[in-house]
Amino acid sequence: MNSYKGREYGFDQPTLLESAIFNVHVKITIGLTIVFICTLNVQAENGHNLWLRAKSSASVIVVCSMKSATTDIAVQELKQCWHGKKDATIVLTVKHNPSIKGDGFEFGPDGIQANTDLGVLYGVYELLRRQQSAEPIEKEISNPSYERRILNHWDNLDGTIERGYAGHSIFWRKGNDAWRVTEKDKRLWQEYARANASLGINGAVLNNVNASPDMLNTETLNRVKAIADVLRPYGIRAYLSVKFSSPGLIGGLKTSDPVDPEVTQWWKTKVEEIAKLIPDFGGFLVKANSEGQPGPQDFGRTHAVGANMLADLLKPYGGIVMWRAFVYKTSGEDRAKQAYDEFMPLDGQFRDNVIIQAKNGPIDFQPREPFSPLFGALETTSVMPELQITQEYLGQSTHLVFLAPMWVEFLQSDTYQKGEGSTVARCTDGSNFPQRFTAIAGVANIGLDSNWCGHQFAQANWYAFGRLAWNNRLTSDRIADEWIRLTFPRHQSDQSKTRNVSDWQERFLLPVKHMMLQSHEAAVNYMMPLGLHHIFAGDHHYGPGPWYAPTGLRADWTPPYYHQADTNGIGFDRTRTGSNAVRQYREPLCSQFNELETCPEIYLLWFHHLPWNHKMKNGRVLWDELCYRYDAGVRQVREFQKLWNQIQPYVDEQRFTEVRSKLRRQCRAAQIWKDGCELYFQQFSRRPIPADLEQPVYDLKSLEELDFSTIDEFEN
Ligand code: GCW
Repeated sequence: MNSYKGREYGFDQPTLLESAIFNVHVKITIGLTIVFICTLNVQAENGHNLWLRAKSSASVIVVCSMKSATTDIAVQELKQCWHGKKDATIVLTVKHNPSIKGDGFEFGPDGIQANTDLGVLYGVYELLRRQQSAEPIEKEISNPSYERRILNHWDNLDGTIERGYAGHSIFWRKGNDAWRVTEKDKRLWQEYARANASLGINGAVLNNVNASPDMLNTETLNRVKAIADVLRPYGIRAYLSVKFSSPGLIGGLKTSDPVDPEVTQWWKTKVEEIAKLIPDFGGFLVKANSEGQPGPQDFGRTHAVGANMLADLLKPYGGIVMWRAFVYKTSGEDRAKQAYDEFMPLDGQFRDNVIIQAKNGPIDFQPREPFSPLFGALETTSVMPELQITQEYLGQSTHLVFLAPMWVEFLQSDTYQKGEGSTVARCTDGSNFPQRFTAIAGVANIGLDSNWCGHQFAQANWYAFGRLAWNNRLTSDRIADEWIRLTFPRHQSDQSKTRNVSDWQERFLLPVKHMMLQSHEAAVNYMMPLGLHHIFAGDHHYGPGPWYAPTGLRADWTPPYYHQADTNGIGFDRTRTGSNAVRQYREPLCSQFNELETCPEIYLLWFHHLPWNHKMKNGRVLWDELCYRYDAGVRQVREFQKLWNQIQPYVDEQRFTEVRSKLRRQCRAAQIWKDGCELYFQQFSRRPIPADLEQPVYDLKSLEELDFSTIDEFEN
């Protein structure tokens, strides 16, 4: 019997054995299909694709005037993601135009022109973004605000990440295959590079600022080379954090004194080795004489001497030194003043390829800080902002907090460096005074988690950093709008497929955007309203701990140092009669912060120690206002929960469920913050929590007994 023929025509009955084999076969096929579909689903919905989800809906003809690895990517992106007119022709031209700066580009409906192939690639991403987010495409030039737009990874060589909340490092791991570069590694690095390039990010510091000297060992450098090779076509340069005492620690030298000829020679050889492996190496990032890290002061030299030594060696290769200004000691002096006091006397002493990298605020990435007075103060030294994308102090990867509003507030703060309108943005992007290099850095929130950032909405912070680094005048609204449209595209996430555009905008886009735009203020409210800062428990910086002050711990690592609460009042007196930190700001800001009548209430307790019955602008007394703010914060998160439930029909199941469960945890944490802070401060204010507000549900003692590194257990 020819069973094949028979089965083909359906005449013969199969034998029992054939039947059994057939059944198994069918089951395996169905099984595999399900697995395949599930995998597809997981891949489609776990967030791994970030804001880069578009698949071409039409064909496009691309004409390109130049061929390079970078333009190849540009052409491929256009073909894969084209959402414009079918069979349109797009011309990509690399040709000098003096109105185009650096990697900027001119783009329009017919094509893109740039000075460099990288500019063309950026133009392609802009064009595609506009197509996908339904924005107008007219002839326009787009120039970057900063020349160097850099992610700082606080990744350790053993794969852990300091203040990382999204799994282990994508670059480093420990174990037997720590140094083996696998295809999987390269694929991931390429995806990472593509995501960055789509925003215009053009640099990555690959390791923690608390740097291991082993970073400069040859086997580590070989891996850096492998990473740099993958990043290069996407225009991303590799940079490294270095430990200042490396010559002593791994070079076998007796000292790491920057003026010692042997030390200089050691660094010179290292820089040469690196430049040979990575010809476009970006340079070094250095945390020196800060939180126990070694630095030039250990040898009686200044920051300038240390930075210049490295800068001179990097100069022939076009490298720069990003020298951090995050310095403070237990000197008895207000911590908020120390970076300014240490760096201002050195203004003008740094080489032109050194940039002072200062955190946005004078203390340390708090939920809200006034801008660091170093911005708008340094005049003959280049200065660059450091923002923290990873949410060390903002709920880590549990809380939904969109950081663009905080960064925009910072970038748009007026320093009055050259009169009114001298925003931080203008003082750092070369508009106010010329800088040989301009740059901005963001501490990355990226790890091996399938969604890269731990929280689906934390991706928006990576996105926002990149967009602001390219254009420091963008609004938070615009950034959120773009991100939502790209990350939750209507056609992909609207399960019913029947809803029209305006329905989608009204019931999905606008509420989600509203939630994002409110989220930072909400977190400030339930954690540290009215200028309070650094009142976290322990070192993990997640839960509340205004009471946290273990005996023997240095005072400036304990919250009472910052909130100064006592029966007389609360807040840090930084006025002229207090620590006089206000002096570091230019007039009229200095007086504005100093005087109670003019000090913005968002910074009130940052600059003033006030009695509990101080009258606020709205007529409430300070204590009541504090309670109202805490209460408002909790209520805001509850609103986010409701809002998220209502958008369920518009989002895929996996991302919907993940965000819902994180919002639940955020609600519980907000409640803990509110109760803990209200009850603790109430011991000093000796006033009732206003009767129309929700009363605490936890008691102080039980909260005080937790160190909140176990907050997960507490919440569950
Ligand atoms: O905010 C603090 C962090 C440290 C970090 C330090 C810094 C890398 O708690 O983990 O160390 O700032 O920025 O150097």
